[in-house]
Amino acid sequence: MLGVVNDAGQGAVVLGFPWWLQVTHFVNFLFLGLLIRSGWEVLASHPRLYWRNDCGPGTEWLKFTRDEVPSEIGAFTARDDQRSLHPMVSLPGRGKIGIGRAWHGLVTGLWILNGLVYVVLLFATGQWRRIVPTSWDVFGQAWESAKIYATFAVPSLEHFNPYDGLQKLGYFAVIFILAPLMIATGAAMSPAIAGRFPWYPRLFGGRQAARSIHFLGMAAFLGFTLMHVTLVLLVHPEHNLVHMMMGETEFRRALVAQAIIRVILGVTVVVMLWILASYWSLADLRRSQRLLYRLQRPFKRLLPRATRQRTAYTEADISPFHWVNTRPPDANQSPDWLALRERGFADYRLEVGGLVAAPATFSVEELKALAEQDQITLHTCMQGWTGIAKWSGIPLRALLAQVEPLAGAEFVMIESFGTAQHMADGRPVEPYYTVLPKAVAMEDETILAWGMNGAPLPEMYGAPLRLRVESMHGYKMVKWVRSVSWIRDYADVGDGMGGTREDSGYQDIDARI
Ligand SMILES: Nc1nc2c(c(=O)[nH]1)N[C@H]1C(S)=C(S)[C@@H](COP(=O)(O)O)O[C@H]1N2
Ligand SMILES: [Mo]
Repeated sequence: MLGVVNDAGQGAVVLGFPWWLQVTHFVNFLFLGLLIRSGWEVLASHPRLYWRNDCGPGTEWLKFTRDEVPSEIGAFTARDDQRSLHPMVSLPGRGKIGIGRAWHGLVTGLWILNGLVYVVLLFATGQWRRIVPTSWDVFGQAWESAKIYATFAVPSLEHFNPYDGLQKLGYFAVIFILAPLMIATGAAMSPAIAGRFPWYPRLFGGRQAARSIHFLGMAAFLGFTLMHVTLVLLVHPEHNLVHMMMGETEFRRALVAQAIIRVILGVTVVVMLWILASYWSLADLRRSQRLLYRLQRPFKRLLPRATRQRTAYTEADISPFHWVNTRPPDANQSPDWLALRERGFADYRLEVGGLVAAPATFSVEELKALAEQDQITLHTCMQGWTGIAKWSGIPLRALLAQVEPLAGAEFVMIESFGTAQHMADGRPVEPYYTVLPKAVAMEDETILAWGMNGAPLPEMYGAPLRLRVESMHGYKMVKWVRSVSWIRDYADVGDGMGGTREDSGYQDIDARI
């Protein structure tokens, strides 16, 4: 164990900079860059920030686009709003949000692990004394330092070395306030978490407020890093570098050059890894998708199952504006749907089949006679927007109870008359579909909806029938539903990834974060 820290800050020199401190710092620097760059990828797909859950036109407090959103529903879709960034800027770049989200999810887990190792070692070794203020005097000391910096002067070495009050407060705030806040607001954006614990995003003022705070936290991380690096390099740099990079407790001039080389090498390696991550990801999108999402399975296993939104929202919460993703099918995409629409969907029959003893079809009236459930829920699109609406429909499990599945039926596939507005990989549009694992299909708040906000489901939102899966992102919620089928495995259908967004947009079939 290390000695007592005295008031002159000598103790910090005695504490030194052990190798684990250097390693966790380096890894943190690498991960923060990956998180920020993949976060920009996500932000670019809906470049607007709000405080309110409904994301109405003109309610942004900040936007990174000149486009104005008309209030006419469907005139400008969430797809129309997507922006693409250069691979040098975002991870991976080129509007590949599926891979951006894959990186963000995976690195979040690794970054938290690295942070835990750091904090545990901090307290196990006595290093915590350096950054955890133990007396209120720290505020007075910080004020003294601030006054010195304000005159663009440099505090004397013994005053500064190694951590003055201002630095102590800064580090403490970043490690014990900002980092946990980022984790907490990040979690508030997951539909699985916000769906299971609807009170949780409210702690931050709602789901969009959590997203805005998450963005401001990113800006604070950037600002802090900039200040941190500036201070290291401007205020007694030779001492700082030798202590930090060489793990030396005593300052020796002979080590300065070596320390500088280490810094340059370290920063170069990290920046190269950031950019390499982009080009590696883009080189084979399917491989990146499979690998990055497989690696985060252990973290996803910790997520809550099922949702409890029905009891959490009221009519008063319903959004006056609700974004739309993709417009109804046209004559090229589905003459069938247009013909049905012609007669007000009077001839519509939902097909239920696949691996079942006897396939069946149902009119919407027949479905209504089977079971009806209302739910007011928060829709979360992985692009970033949300909206609250009341949905009326039949629980999917009540429908599935009408047919007898054959042995080996493990997944439920829902197919659409419609397509995606465009395919993220540029191929010609295909009929939209999604696959749900049995457990998700059977959740309380998984329904096939024919009503929205007390009226028949509008065409723009999926008439005559659309899927609602409240524990998952919007891309699972097929609009203009044609059929429901039991299947053996999602590997057997489409490109084998579990849905249209998974096949061509490189998203994960497990759409809970
Ligand atoms: N047929 C079809 N259904 C679809 C899509 C689509 O492109 N085609 N987009 C999905 C996505 S990504 C989202 S976020 C929701 C949006 O639902 P909304 O337009 O009713 O708000 O629809 C989902 N269902
Ligand atoms: Mo979406």
